[in-house]
Amino acid sequence: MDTIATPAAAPTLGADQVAAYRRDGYVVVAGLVAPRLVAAAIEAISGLASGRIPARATEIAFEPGFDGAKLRPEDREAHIRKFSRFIEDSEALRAVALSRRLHRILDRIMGEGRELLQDMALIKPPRVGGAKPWHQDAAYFRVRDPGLVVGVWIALDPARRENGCMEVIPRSHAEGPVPHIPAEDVNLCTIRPDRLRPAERVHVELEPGDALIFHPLLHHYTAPNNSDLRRRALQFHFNQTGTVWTDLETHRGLFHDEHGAYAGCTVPKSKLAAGAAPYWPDGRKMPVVPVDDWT
Ligand SMILES: O=C(O)CCC(=O)C(=O)O
Repeated sequence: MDTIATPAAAPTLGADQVAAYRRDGYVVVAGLVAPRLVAAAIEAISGLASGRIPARATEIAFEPGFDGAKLRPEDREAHIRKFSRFIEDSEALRAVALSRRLHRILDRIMGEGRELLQDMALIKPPRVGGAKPWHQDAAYFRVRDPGLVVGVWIALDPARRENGCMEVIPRSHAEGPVPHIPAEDVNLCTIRPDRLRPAERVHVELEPGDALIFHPLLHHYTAPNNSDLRRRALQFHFNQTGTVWTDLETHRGLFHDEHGAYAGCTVPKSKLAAGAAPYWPDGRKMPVVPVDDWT
């Protein structure tokens, strides 16, 4: 008798996994993005880096010490720290952010109705990519209720200990907002060491197309990439429709030290005294309309 090949089932989130997300602050979904779309996303990133795809809306940040204007187009990707706001520039990257299977999963965690808050590609190039210090993403978002935001980190290359996979502290989200130490480069803002339990870290090693879905109060970190292995990833944040964006004062109500001083990551250290403009003023507020999956 002939056997009929059935297509690989789209991953969904069972009640146990929803409960795991609430308990641990994260859940892994294997095979969220199909290999063809992973390949197209990698192609898009390389195209945006070299200029083959025009970076009209995309912002590109190089690793500290490198100047993109001085690098040959073909050498740029190996020195890029991150891309952001790219979804207008690439159909493939937009297809990942808005994929129906991703949003069916997020419906289970967040309920229906959400906006794209942030789209990023985190490149961590071999031998060059630096660490992202321990932090809570909500320290970067001036929202009144961080619980209305969810992060999604999708591996495009195998993510391993040696190339800087995500490291998380299970259940740390349950501690609520903790004080961060502001830095001049807001990307280096970090949780105050006395509020961190690094011995409890879990390395989240992923295959291309796998996703880590995580709470915005989860303590997480990525190590420098001291290997020869690439470690490209996409990261999206979504907020529930109706999420209220606030000001520095309200954010200070969440992220502050024992003396009441602001201890979030929305302002570079030297500008704190002046109550300066936020790093991320007010989410993208782009309503999510899911698109068909690439299989
Ligand atoms: O992918 C990385 O290296 C770090 C991602 C991250 O934690 C962030 O950008 O908030």
